[in-house]
Amino acid sequence: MTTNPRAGSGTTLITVAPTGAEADKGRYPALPVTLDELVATARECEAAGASVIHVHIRDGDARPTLDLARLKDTVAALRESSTLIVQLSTGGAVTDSFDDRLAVLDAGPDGCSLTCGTVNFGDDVFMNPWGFIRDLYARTKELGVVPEFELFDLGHVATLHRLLDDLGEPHGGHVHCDLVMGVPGGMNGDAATLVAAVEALPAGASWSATGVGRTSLPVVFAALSAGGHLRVGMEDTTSYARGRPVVSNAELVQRAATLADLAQRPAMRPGQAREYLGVGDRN
Ligand code: KMH
Ligand code: ZN
Repeated sequence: MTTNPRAGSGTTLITVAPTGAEADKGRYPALPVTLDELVATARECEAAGASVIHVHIRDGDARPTLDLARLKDTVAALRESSTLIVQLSTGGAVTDSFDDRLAVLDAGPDGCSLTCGTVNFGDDVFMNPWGFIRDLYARTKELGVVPEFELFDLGHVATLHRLLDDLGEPHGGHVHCDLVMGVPGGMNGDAATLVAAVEALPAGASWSATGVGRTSLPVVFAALSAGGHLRVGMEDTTSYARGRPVVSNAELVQRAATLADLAQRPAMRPGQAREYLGVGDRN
């Protein structure tokens, strides 16, 4: 495998993705959907070892929304209550418009997700055509938002190369990717696929990996053994073990931090993560 000095650093960046756009609050009561629930989750997850929070928000009926005022309030509240890096989702829900997804950046987050291609998403399609990817990336550079490149499939890695060739390095100067594995329609969540994707990444890029559903643990172990970082949370996994629902996002972060400790790459703290990812200090 390609040697990657940043990914081989001595600590593990843990991102929590606590909510997502798909899980149903009625079915999963532990899902944080209100601002108070999200703030409490951020605090608990920071204490458990997270340094980045990947945020989707919900409306008063717990449905996914990209309402800009609500997003701004969320960024402010998370900054007040934690030192986590606040990464807003620009993926939203499969039903969100490109304009609304672009406007997410106006909420002023530290970072954002930026998916590098269209992918089948269960019975739906998560649309990310080239023109949108390019516009979104250009806007992150204008506004000084650090993107995390979300890669659901190997073809997305090719598009990431094209994007960097076309528009240059991201704000902050460092390329960080997240391999989102095990989505029905995307790449498999297993060690062989992870290694293939990591080998194709741009030189010098760091990466984390996320295993959706039952691929969560295999992907955690594969990522740790390959020198990568971790994303966990109820956006991706609602079962802690077979037949045992997740009780809180913090328990997923705690488990990731314990495994990172065992791998002798303990959890990176938020200040260190800011430097690592090229996210500036807060004003
Ligand atoms: N909810 C998915 C359709 C992202 O946050 O950038 C897209 C998603 C990716 O969750
Ligand atoms: Zn997301």
